[in-house]
Formats: sequence, structure tokens, C-alpha cells
Amino acid sequence: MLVNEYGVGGSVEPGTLAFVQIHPWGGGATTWGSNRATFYSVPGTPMNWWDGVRLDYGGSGSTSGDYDRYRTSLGIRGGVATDVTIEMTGNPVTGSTYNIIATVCVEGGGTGKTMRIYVVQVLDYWPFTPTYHRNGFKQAANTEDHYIGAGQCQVIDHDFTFDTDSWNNQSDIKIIAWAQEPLASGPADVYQAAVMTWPFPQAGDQTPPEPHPMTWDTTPEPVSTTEITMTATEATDETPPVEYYFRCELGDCTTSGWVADRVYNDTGLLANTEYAYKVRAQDGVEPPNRNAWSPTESTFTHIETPTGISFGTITDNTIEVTADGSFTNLAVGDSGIYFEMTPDEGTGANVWEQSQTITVSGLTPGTWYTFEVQARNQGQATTPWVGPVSVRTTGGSCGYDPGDVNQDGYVDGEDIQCFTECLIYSSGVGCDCDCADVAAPSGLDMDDVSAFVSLLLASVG
Ligand SMILES: [Ca+2]
Ligand SMILES: [Ca+2]
Ligand SMILES: [Ca+2]
Repeated sequence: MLVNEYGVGGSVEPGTLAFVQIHPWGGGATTWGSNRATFYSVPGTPMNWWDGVRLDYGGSGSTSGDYDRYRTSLGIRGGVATDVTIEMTGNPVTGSTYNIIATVCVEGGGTGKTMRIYVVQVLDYWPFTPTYHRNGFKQAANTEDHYIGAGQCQVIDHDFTFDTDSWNNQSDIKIIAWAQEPLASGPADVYQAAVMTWPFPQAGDQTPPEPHPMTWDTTPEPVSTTEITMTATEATDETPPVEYYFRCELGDCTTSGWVADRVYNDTGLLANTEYAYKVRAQDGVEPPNRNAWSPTESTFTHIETPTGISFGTITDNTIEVTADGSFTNLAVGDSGIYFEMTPDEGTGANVWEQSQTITVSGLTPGTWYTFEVQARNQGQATTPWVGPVSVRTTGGSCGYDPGDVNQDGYVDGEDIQCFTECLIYSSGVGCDCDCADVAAPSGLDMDDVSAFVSLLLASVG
């Protein structure tokens, strides 16, 4: 069976014709090839069997004349109707070993018959010399004889391990299967033949989970200063279980490995630091099919929440205020601390600052100011508010300590009468009502009552 021209153009449609080239003698000779030669009683080469149609052998002395004759044979062969179909798949097993499945069927309404099924591997352009080397025989599965009824199929299952020549030239590997009349010698009609070329179509579930590419249900977002959570879209596949793989793409974060849960929490992270992740899924096939990566999404861990508010130097017109605690990357990106001051006066408060201590200036002497603070990370995610805490600028009309309403130099029970008169009448003989304003907000109201009582109790204690 020596045809070099076919299958590479001309009138022959690639893939519609299966040839196996056998070298019964000389280079490339095999026992299987010799047996085939015996089957066909080959007296010499070149020789061509058109199984079921006619025999050509010997050269005419004109290569083009030979090919013309072969084309005639091919046309006759192609005109013969058949009710047999062959489909093939090849799945990798390990290394250069592939599991080859040939499914041979007789069409519904066809004629049941016993057939001898051949499955062989050839390597195109082999032997490398001589040049008549198309689809040279390499190895064969044991033939199987099967009766296949109309509308029925037979599966032929065989592992082929490809030799070094083949494995080094994978694109030239072909699997050829045919169903032949089960006779002891040729001629023997061939009912159908099929060629499988590299890369092989594979059997079973070859489809990655959906969605493909992967998508996010919820992109990464901070849970705390040390934890980020993210949720992949639920992936579906005909072959469960589906597993997810969250990969750290930015920063010293943690890749999940293959996990069953589509929610992933990465812990042990640094505060107010950027991290990025992408995710994909795989199905339960071995080896698994994997969808394409999702877009990479980044986020920032939360910044630390202030632990309190404290005050530094306070003058008639300025207040130095600190958000207590330590803050990671406070000067980076949109990070900052907001000092909310009521009433909103002067300069320096009620803006985002990349410092945990600020000095508010331009304030009114002897006036109460109330502060609340919060921090935000590089992504502007804010902490809870801390406070309120109030403080009073020095100075003002109260020339004594706040609470010393009767101006005797002490804050004690002697101040109660003045405090009460100031509260009721806004004035009193011998009383400085500005000294009764012992708590925020500025001015005398019920907030000052409890604060004044606390002052008295403190003075007693
Ligand atoms: Ca799948
Ligand atoms: Ca007093
Ligand atoms: Ca007050």
C-alpha cells in the first residue's frame, strides 16, 4: 500500500482517505507488515491494494501514469456506499501513552455483519529515507472480530505508546482504523476506514467550568486590618466537584490552593496595604479542565481604628489634638485621619490629614470644642468614629478655674449657690457665670450640671 501523493492535495480531500504504507522488506519492515504482505500475497513492490475494489501492483514505468490509475481506483472506491461509520478519540494516559477509542457502528437501516477491526499507528514521513514515506506503519492493536447489527456500535479500546521517532514528530502521528471483511487472505472488502490526526480529539468532558473565563461574585474587600474576603462566582460543570483557586497577585498575601469553597478569606495580612487576587475553577475530570483566570482585582486592608483622643498644648486660640494609636501607611495614597471639631471654627480641623496629631488655630478663648476622629485606608474605607471628647481653650472671661463660680480660688461646695443662680438667672452677686460653663457645649445648660457635680465630687475625693 504505497501511495505518496494522496492526502496532500489533488482531487483527494484531506481526511477522507486512509492509507497505511507497509515496508515488508528492507528498512522499516515489521512482522505486522510482513503478515499483511502475506495476507495479500504480495509478490513485489510497489503494490497497491484498493480493498474491495481492485489490485494494482507493479510500476508502469511512469509515476504520473501510476497516479492517474490510482485516482481512477480511488474514484471507484469513493463511489461505493457504506453503512459503517468509525469515530475515534485519543486521551493522554501518561507520558507518550494514549488511550485510543474507535467506535465502529452500523447505521440504522444498514446490514448487520461481522467485521475485523484494525487500529494501527502510522508516522507520516517515516521511514525518513527513502522518500516514499507517507504514513509508514509503526504499530497495531490486536485485531478484533465483531458482529455489529444495524443501529449498533462496538467500542475498540487500546493504549498506544508512541516510540521516540513518533513522539519527536507528534504532528505526524496518525491513527488509522478500518473495518474489513474477516477473511484469511486478501482481497477482503473494507467497509469503512478513518484517520485521526494530531492533536487527537479527546473523549469525555473536555469543557472547563462555566463561567469561562472566571468572574467575581464579590471582588476582594477588607474585613479587618489583617483579613480580606472575596467570593468567586459559583462555577458549574457536568463533572463535579468544582474547585476554586485564588492566587495572590500583589503583595505578601496567600494563594489558596485548590479549595471547595468559593468564598476565600486571606488572613495574616498587614494593615492598610494593597493586595490583589485572581481566581479560576477546575472540574472533577482527571486531568482537570480549568477555566481562564478572572480579572485581577485589588483592595486594601483596613487601617487601624484610633484608640482614643488626647490633647497636647492648649492655648487661648489653639488646640493640639492627637488621634491615639499607630497607623500603618498613614501617609500613603488616600489614607488619613479626619478630626471633626464642633463648633467648626479656626483652621486645621474638619479635613483629612495624613498625620495623627494636628494643631487647630484661630479659636476663641475660653470656649469648648468637641472632637471625634476616624481614620481611612488607602482605598478610603473608614474606621468607626471615636469620641466625642471635649476640651476648652484657655482664657476668656472666667478668670479662675472652671467651676470656681464664686471666685474664691477653690472648686467646692461653696460654689453651688453661684452655680445655681447662674443656671437660673444667668447672673448672681459675687458670681462669675462664665466659670459655671464647665462642660461642652459652650454656654450654661444642663450638660454643665452633671459636669459640675463631678467636679465637686472630685474635689471632695
Ligand atoms: Ca467539565
Ligand atoms: Ca469657689
Ligand atoms: Ca457648657
